[in-house]
Amino acid sequence: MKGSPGTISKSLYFDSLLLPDGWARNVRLMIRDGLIVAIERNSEAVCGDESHAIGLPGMPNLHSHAFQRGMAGLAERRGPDHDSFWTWRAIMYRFVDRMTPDDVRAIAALAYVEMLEGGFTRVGEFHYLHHDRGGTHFDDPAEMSGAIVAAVADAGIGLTLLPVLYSHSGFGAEPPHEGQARFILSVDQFVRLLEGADRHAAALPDAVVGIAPHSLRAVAPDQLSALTDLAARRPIHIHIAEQAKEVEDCIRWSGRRPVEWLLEHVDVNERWCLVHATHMTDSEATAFGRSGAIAGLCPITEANLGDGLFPADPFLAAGGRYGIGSDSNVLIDCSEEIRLLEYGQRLMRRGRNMLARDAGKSTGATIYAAALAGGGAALGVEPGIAVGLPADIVSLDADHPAFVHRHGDALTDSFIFAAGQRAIDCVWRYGEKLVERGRHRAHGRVARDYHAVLEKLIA
Ligand code: NGQ
Ligand code: ZN
Repeated sequence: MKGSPGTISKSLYFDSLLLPDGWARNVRLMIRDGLIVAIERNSEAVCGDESHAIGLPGMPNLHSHAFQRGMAGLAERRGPDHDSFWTWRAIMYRFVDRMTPDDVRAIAALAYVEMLEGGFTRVGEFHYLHHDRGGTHFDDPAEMSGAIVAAVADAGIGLTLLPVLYSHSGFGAEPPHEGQARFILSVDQFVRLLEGADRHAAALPDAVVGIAPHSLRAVAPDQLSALTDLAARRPIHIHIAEQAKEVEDCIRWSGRRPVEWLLEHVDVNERWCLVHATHMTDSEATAFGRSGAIAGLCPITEANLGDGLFPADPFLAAGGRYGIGSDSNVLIDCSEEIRLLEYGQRLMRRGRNMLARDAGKSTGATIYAAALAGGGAALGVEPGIAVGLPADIVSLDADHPAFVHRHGDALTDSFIFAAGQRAIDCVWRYGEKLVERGRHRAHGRVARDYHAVLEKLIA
């Protein structure tokens, strides 16, 4: 696919294209070696241009555990006692128990194909399944990271790999459970994992490798400070305050709530992404919002697991930034993450247009722009459609009835609230058209491979 240096390898033309300053009409994009090299506005299509009606920048998915895609729908049957996040987690641990690196590769490849079909062009893979069955270490400590990288290379999505340190089962450095044996590392072992992750990720054109202390439950304070030192300029992601029990345990351990503890003990800044942050007081939400860190919101998973609703109002009032993630991958759909994020706030506060903060602003366009900026920042890349950036673009089917007589931000609103994923036509990632008519070109092969692995795992 690569053109010789200096030649334009591809040119796309859009009647309407969402650029960093808003929707623009009649735009030509020139692409070379995966990157956008020129943008012409108010232009006419030229012979050789591939023409489309509506285009948006691809969305970063800032939080995924790809292997969990394989158990999607298998934890929806009522158990003997009160079903909760914790009973779901026990099912998840049993599911992960038998997976080989090749199983992980096949399941992740399908998840990434589905992400591209759903409008996501980069994934933040929060990766903690490091060891072989029973916790036996592989010769290559980053063997499983290699499986993730292979799945990414197959699907063609962008990768920010977030190798995870998971050491304990609870606050106060409680020893890990048996079900966690495949995750457990010391800080020294984590250093070697990180080197291996860097080595594997170097095979991809624009991968980023960050650092992820799993949670305040799984990482002790001295380990957390070792990791923040190690991170240098890398993105740092952590799960925080997802469950009420987690907040209670944290208070019992430290006298502080999780977000409060983190902000007091660590320099939480623009390089940080706090995933979930569901349970915050107004003052925690305000302090977090002011810190410049990103809130990693995963509305579908947070609803599925019964986590609770993010306190968006005080957070946004303090200037808080956020992005969206598909987390457990129980359903992979960018438009639905955005829709559910807004709908959760409407249901909680009994109003409409909650996340568009100013009068006259479009809800869909506001969330799309915020999640694009926040997701990019969390994943260590500049997002959007601009010269010098990868051509990561989603086109919509202009024949969908939801788009009749829609222009500008009404296109975004109609995509998010009235059409959804079915309106996605093509997706380009690093300049290559991977999805057409909503289907990834490798979908059939990747799905067959997935099918074989699931038959083996679930049998
Ligand atoms: C995870 N999931 O890392 O996959 C967790 C469960 C844990 C969510 N937090 C494992 N949604 O928390 O220990
Ligand atoms: Zn997670």
